[in-house]
Amino acid sequence: MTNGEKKLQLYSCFISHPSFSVRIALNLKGLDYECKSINVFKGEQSHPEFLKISPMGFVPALLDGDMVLAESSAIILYLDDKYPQHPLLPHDLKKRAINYQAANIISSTIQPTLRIPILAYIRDNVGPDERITWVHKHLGKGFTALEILLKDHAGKYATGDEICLVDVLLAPQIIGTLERYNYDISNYPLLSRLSESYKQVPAIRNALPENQPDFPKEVKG
Ligand SMILES: N[C@@H](CCC(=O)N[C@@H](CS)C(=O)NCC(=O)O)C(=O)O
Repeated sequence: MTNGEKKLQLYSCFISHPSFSVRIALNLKGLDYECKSINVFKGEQSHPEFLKISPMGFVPALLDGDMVLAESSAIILYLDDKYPQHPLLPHDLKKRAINYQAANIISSTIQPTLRIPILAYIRDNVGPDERITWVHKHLGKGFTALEILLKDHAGKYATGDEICLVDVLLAPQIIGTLERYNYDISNYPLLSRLSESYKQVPAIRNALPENQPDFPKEVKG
């Protein structure tokens, strides 16, 4: 499905968790989009033309007709408002509030500590071991909080049997954590179970970094 006019355009980087989340939301809603690759390792996010689209120089960013939007949470909520198929916010007020809380833990607390320039700075100016310590400390604090918060709300997914906002943000954080950060989530039974459920969902599988057109061929093998 398209937006009826021009195809949606998503500025995305294969490895970026916030881009991954927006790809999941687009897929869940069955929205066709063109992927415009921004390679954050090559500094393409700082190009003046891209800064007109995303003033912070971050991916993802979305173009929908004359709507230009950056910040993954804003994009996901915009998509949810505009395209009602597969709603991402539960009707139940309590579940909806838990979605907001967990979504904020992920996007405002965990994700910013793992941004590529921050990790590169720690590796280059403090040391590679400290980079690992930093990542594990922040993942541990966030995952512990999520495990406690979600345990009374989870069903097949984080807040019930439907995939909601929190799942869209959580899946990128917990799939592939071992490969990317050498961080084992088996100490978190709920998050481990959710990670396995997410891997079965086509909208999430299709949004995986390795299934993106900009995934480097030399890694794909
Ligand atoms: N709060 C932003 C964060 C986005 C973000 O951190 N994007 C990273 C890639 S994961 C990025 O573009 N980094 C480029 C840079 O920091 O220069 C969002 O949720 O969209």
